[in-house]
Amino acid sequence: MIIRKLSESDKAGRLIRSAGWESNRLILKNDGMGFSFHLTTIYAGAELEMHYKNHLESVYCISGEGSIEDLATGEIHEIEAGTLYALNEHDRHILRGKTEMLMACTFNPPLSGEEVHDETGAYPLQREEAV
Ligand code: 9YT
Repeated sequence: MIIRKLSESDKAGRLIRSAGWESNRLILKNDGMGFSFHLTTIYAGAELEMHYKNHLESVYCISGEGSIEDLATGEIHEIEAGTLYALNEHDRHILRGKTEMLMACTFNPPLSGEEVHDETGAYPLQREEAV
């Protein structure tokens, strides 16, 4: 059994900070669960264009308000506490934080932990997955 505490995330090297967001990566590839699990804060005013070509992701908003724009259709969906979005088609999107948002995120395949977005808004795959 794995037990992790958010309060120990920073000290344990699980807190990753990047432009517009920070993320506690609580479960990662080397935990052997088949997915990764993150608690991510999107900062107020952040505008993040992303395209997870190599991953499926679902995101549940715990608190805050914002929106997600589907870049394939131009549709904009409001996000508030209790909203989930799942990028089941590797959807290209822009996530906007109107206020600070706390999100619970899962990735399949799991992240290994060091990823930050590349220039295309994706996370690169680990070598053994990139076949
Ligand atoms: C909301 C969202 O896209 N989160 C992605 C996960 C987070 N940025 C991370 O841990 O890399």
